[in-house]
Parts: sequence; C-alpha cells; structure tokens
Amino acid sequence: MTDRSRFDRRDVLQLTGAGLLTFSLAGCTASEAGSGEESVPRGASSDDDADDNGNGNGDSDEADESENGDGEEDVELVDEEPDYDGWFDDVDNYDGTLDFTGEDTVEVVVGAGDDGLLYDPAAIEIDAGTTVVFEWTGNGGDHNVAASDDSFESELVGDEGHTFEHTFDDEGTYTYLCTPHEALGMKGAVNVV
Ligand SMILES: [Cu+2]
Repeated sequence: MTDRSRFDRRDVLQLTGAGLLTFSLAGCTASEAGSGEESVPRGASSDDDADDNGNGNGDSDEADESENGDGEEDVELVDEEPDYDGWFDDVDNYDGTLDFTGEDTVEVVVGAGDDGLLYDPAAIEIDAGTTVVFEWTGNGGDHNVAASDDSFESELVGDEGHTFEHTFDDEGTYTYLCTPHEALGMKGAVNVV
C-alpha cells in the first residue's frame, strides 16, 4: 500500500503542476482501447478521472505519517477512526489506529520509544477472536498491560522477551494502560470489530 500512496502523491504533483500528464495517460488508454478518438469527448472524461484521483489523496497523506512512526509499511490506518474520548491526548506515539483485521495474532511492543515508556503500535484494530501478544523490550523499567475495564491485566515485569497474551472475543473498544506509567502517557487501545 506504500506504493499506492506514493503513486497517488505523484498524481497530485502532476495535477497541480502539469495536469496534462494525467490527461495524456488517460487519452492514450482510451485511444488504444477504442481507436475511436473522434467520437470520445476526451476533455470531459479525463476531467472526471482527475477529480477522483484528487479526492483519494487526503487519506493517503495520513497513511504516510504512520509509516514514519513505526516503519510498518504494509499496514494501513483504519477507514473510520474509533472515538477514544481523549484517551490518547497525552500519548506521544498515537497516530491513528492501524488496521490488523484479518490477522490471527498481532504483536504489540511493551516498552517502545526512546525511554521505553510506550506501547507500539498504540492503537490497533482487529477482528473478534484475534489474539494480541504483548512483548516486553526490557526498556523503561517494569510495565504491565491493564485494561481500563479490568477485562485483562498482565504481570508487572521488566524482563526483555516477556510476553502476555489476550484474545479479544467480543467487539468493542478496549483501552489499556501501564499502571506505573499511565501519567507519562503509556497507554494503548484495541478496537475489536
Ligand atoms: Cu510502563
């Protein structure tokens, strides 16, 4: 999907800088396929295509930001961002919810970031029945993973390689935090669809 984002961005440049490039591409395709150039109102149909490309670009810009954050190039942001009701206001690495639907297991790093005081990714979306495996980096001291609604809670440990698993069977938005580091913004969320 990275490739598509870049392609879309290139289209924007073409449209704003020299819209003729997109137009000529569309024209070539039309003439090759139909060889009926004389009867096709090329200007009008090309205009429609160009508008469609332009509309898609607001979304891909957001996706680019998430790539910078964690390098997960093949993961996209969800189409409709859940309402976390301010949960992520003080979380440094929250940059939208990453779409992990279709996966049986998803890994979240515990103790990410320069200080080891983040979960990464901070927000994920999964299907009901998916297991999330939290894995400790060993950075930032002792951490845990504690659901706001007490539906799950891990041990409080600092060992590198420690893991805690939870399978999310029911749909809903689950926020969780690290008990010692909540005030420092060590918080995450799992949106189950
Ligand atoms: Cu912590």
